[in-house]
Amino acid sequence: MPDITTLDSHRDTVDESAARDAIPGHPLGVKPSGNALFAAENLRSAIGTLGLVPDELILILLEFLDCRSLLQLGQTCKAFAAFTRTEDLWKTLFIRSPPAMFTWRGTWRATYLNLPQSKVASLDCSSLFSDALHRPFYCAHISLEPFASNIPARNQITRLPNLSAEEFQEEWSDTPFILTEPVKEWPVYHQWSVETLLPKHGETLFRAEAVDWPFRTYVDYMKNNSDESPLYLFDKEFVSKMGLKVGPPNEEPGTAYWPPPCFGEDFFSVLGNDRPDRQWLIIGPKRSGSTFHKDPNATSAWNAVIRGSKYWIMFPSSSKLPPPPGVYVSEDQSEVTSPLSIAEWLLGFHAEARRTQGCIEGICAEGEILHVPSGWWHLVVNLEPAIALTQNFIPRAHLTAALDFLSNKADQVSGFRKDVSNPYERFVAKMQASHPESLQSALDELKKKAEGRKRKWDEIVHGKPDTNDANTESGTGGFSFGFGGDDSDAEIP
Ligand SMILES: O=C(O)CCC(=O)C(=O)O
Ligand SMILES: [Fe+2]
Repeated sequence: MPDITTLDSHRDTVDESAARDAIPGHPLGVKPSGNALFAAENLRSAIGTLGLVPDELILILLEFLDCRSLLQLGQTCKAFAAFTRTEDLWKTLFIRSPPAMFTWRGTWRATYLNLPQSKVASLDCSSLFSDALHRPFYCAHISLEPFASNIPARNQITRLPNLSAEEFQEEWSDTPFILTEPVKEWPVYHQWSVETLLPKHGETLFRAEAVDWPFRTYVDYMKNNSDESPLYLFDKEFVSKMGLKVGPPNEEPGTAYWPPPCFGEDFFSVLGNDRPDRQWLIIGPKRSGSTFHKDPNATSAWNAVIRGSKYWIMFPSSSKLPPPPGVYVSEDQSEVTSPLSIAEWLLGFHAEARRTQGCIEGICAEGEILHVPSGWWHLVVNLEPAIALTQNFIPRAHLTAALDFLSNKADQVSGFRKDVSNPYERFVAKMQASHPESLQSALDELKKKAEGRKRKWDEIVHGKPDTNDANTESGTGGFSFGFGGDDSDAEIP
């Protein structure tokens, strides 16, 4: 009898069934919970009173144990052996107290315990039935291809060879697109791969989430891990760490890369060294990626794939649109809860997202660059081991959005050095000195937006003024949603 892989089969979709084809067996033999129904034996019966507690809660309780206690508990029975091998427990222990020197050994547990794989005891837990233990393994092995293929024509991200700065500003600043030409001119496109970077930067420390690892160690990790959400190298100091020169080749001899001219001026550059973080080197294995988010400070971004390829799924945002399926946002939008890993989101929400209006999808291949407009939601997953560069910027078309964010969402502003106080005032002062006209028109636009918000607030509180407007449903006092065409009801004070 085949394993029952999931109980909620009503959610099954074409994507889901194709994605789970050819998933190997769990290394300990653990099976999904549904299989317990017809099983003659169940290893869980050995865990005593804790049998009353759901698996998810057992895993939470185990988070309170240190290494010694986990090892001791793991020796009491096969079920606890399986529970205490949960990789997330060992990843947390590792990150909490990273060993000074270590060798990556394929799993967080083996690495933390410094156990060669040959010394890791094998265990037969084929009579243990647990979704909580099986799910991370299952998610780490689903095929990504079904999600990244058969993209409906209406969802396809536009692909273009290149754009001029005028075309970008006039027509494309609000639209995701992929350019196929500019990156192919960059020296790094011709020079960089994991192998070519190793000799020079093997010992260079790069940031990967909560850890700083020598590149060589990270490459060992990339090549040999089974994490559901692989550790992602995301380093903002790479230019200085790697001694790179950045800028157009006619201005910067020996340059490594340069922002494609079509994106035009980046207004955050008026802040000089006081600007917020703007550029990152991104390296990760297949399946690594970024869960749904919007980029910081209402900036736009470009993301250039040097090696590998990335699947992108994106949604526009406005006060009238809900967040993407499976994403939950607090009322002031300051907190985004995307409780699911990328794989879980793909399994649970991709099909619905694909049908949702506004959904845009595409694959950014090696040597291509993708534009993320200010405010757009995006989820990104590497379809192959990938090296990418990304840069955030404020184009002319989104200066108002950035000013709005810096002034009205001051608590959500991020990426500035701690000693840079009052980013909004600083930015306005620098813009006043260098681009007074652009600033003035953006501030005028912002003022109009604020007046629109106030008018709508007054309409809600005091009712609409009596008008003969055919759109007015009930004359005065009527409460109505869906005001005018603009987005100025974004934040009613
Ligand atoms: O390449 C990726 O994972 C996407 C990165 C991204 O969205 C970001 O840097 O904001
Ligand atoms: Fe992003």
